Amino acid sequence: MNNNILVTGANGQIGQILTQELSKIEGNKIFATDINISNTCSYLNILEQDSLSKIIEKHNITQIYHLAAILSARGEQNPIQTWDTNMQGLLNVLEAARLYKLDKIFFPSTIAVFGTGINQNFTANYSALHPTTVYGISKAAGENWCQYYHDKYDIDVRSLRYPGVIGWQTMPGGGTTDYAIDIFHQLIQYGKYTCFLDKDVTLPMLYMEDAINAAIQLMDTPRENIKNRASYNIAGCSFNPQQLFDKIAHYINKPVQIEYQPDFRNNIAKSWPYVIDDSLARQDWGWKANFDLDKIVLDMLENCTKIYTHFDGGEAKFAH
Ligand code: AKB
Repeated sequence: MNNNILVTGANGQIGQILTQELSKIEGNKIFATDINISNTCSYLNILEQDSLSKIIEKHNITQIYHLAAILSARGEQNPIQTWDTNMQGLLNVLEAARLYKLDKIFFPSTIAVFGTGINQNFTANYSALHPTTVYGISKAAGENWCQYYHDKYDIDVRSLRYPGVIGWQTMPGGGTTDYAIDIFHQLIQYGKYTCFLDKDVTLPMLYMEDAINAAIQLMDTPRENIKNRASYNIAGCSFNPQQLFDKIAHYINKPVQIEYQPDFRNNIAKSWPYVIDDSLARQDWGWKANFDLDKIVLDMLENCTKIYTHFDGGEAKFAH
């Protein structure tokens, strides 16, 4: 079956890798878009419904992976713009799905939908959602809109809640979990890292490969198996900055140091789950992460080191 797939936010941390992986799958034709263009990515401002419609018509789009969004930390710098982008962007996509009778929509949600009143030690899928950031508020509302479009218009929209996503291929942009990528680049280059979270703030994390597989696996699951039309928790492993640092120090071949200067992101992180219960995703569509902390650290060290040695100590040439 031919899938003509539109990816929004295709120049972002996950978008770039997801676009590459989707284009490797036989039968897929990908149209990658972002507000920041590149050689492989065309311009689309997701707030412009007409532009979205033109792309859908011109490329006979059948599915949308809607990744365009402003993340937690950056979102706090400009709450209203974040609400507009995240919310109106999703509504434009859902409306397009309704008007053009698209086959499927993918909507990434986040652990930021959780806030006070949860069991942080093992946060269940259907826990109360009391987000503390505008990003979390917009994603929690987005989950409800996905459920609404599914129930009311029979739109096959599928969603999962990403924890912090760690990868060497791309840099994150404006998240609270970004430290878990920055730390590798700083320690490899300079042997030192100043962390913006406290040493003991535990968060759920996921390796990029698992994050991409999760999206593709969820979208490939037979429709009748998707019992949850709001969003699925997915888990990789959980650790705090000190545990990550200790693991890197164990595997890296030079002395390294860390210091802690927590900023506003520390409070955001403290309101999120420590560990996520992903049993619903396991049960409904067979979700399972492959990377634990050791595997993540070893793979990150190997690949990030290549970035710096390859370019002769110069600026790393990976995408932002
Ligand atoms: C962020 O830190 O904002 C994101 C997320 C957990 O959704 N990585």
